Amino acid sequence: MTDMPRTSPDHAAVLRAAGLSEARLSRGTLSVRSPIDRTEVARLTETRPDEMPDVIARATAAFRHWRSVPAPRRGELVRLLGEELRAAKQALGDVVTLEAGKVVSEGLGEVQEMIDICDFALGQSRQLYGLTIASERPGHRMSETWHPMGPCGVITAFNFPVAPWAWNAALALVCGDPVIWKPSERTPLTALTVLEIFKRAVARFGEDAPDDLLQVVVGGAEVGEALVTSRDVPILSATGSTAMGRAVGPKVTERFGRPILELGGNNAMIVAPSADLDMAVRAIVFSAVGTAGQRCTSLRRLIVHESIREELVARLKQAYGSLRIGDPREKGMLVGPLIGPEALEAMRAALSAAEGEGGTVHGGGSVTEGVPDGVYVAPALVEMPDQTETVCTETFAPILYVMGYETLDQAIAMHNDVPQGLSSCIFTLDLREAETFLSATGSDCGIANVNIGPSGAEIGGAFGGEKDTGGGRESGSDAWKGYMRRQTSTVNFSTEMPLAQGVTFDI
Ligand code: UN1
Repeated sequence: MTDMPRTSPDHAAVLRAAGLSEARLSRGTLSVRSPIDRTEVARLTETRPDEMPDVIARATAAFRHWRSVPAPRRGELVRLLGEELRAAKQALGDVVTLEAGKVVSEGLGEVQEMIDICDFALGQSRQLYGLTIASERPGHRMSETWHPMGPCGVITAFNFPVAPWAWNAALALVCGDPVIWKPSERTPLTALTVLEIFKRAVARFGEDAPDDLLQVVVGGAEVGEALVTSRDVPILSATGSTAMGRAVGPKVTERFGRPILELGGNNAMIVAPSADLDMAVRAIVFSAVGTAGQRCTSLRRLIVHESIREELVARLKQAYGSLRIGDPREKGMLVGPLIGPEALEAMRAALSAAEGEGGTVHGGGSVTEGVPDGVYVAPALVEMPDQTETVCTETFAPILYVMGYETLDQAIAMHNDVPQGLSSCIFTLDLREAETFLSATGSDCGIANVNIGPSGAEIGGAFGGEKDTGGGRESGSDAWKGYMRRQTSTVNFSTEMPLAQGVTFDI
């Protein structure tokens, strides 16, 4: 038994309101700090790697039962989860703010994203449609059916500690798959809060929910590794850095598991001469500095037509100058803390590298006045002579690189000339430009927008991207297919045995 963590009464109250018991929070060795003031808010017991086989076996046992519960009934559990999330919205949003440092509205927005995907998944539970396929043989019928797949491992990142879990879990559950969740070591408390909320939904659902439909494992890479390498975890969804995905993806595919990877982004906006600059400025500032630049969809590159570059940069500098940076719990705050000192190190290293490559840095300094003891930083705007190596690298901090262009072809080439391919956008009132950007010769990203920024996607679309972003798709559209196995069936209701392709084999 270790001492109680030395947290503030405010933090303790948030955790109490979330239903997390003090005993649970003080028993272990994993130190959880709030980025708001760097105080330790919990010491959690970690899952030991040698416990993982049992965790996976429990999920497998749950699967054996859950796969036979009719999908619309499985949807009912997700409906109840949505109801419980609505009731707990404030309490869970507060834990997101406490643990990830998001401003209040963004913490609540993340919970809303969970609620939205529960609604979506409920409808989906009645629409797990297969196909009927015309057979080439007389008296034959072909069809395609989608079946539950097995336990789904979900590894999530600190910056969106709960919504990406929900994108995966809500779909996995209606598709008949139990979930094993490994949250980031930095944000396990949000996961434990969600587990409590989930248990309330299960209690209301009744007896046909097996135990262990959702398990949360707390710990580091070794715990994740057990999920990544187990043949009994057929689906492994992971959100995080490209480096993480490069390590995880091949291990999953080596055992012929199915990885769903949502990795780094290096998202850009092209600002064309016809752009509505008032709208562009608002979109740029939200997507570049919101969540302190720590979204995978954050705007990191601005590719602006030379004719409006000077004006746009001046307006951005002005907007950056009036940003409210500080305690994310305060009303009207726009930029909260970075997750920790290592994020500031990475930001400083990127800014000095960009300067070395000919960039001019505006902002980017530490903010120490009027803020708690966390890592608070002024977002940086960096004018670059061209798209250098540093610009091509994702730094998880509020840095926006600005580059000029002359022709749309040049802008699109520059846009696509980075390793990542998550989100993108163009601001233009010119239909030809907008449609070109969305066409096969335009943006190469999984998400491409016109006259809105790259971040803040709705759950109804498929979320994810190409190239170093990993290729996975989660959330809306037909992402549910990633959580089921497809079976093609041919039924012969004739009295003959014809072979396909006209092959004869008379015995
Ligand atoms: C992430 O940063 O990992 O589109 C997810 C957005 C949010 C999700 C971001 N809906 O910005």
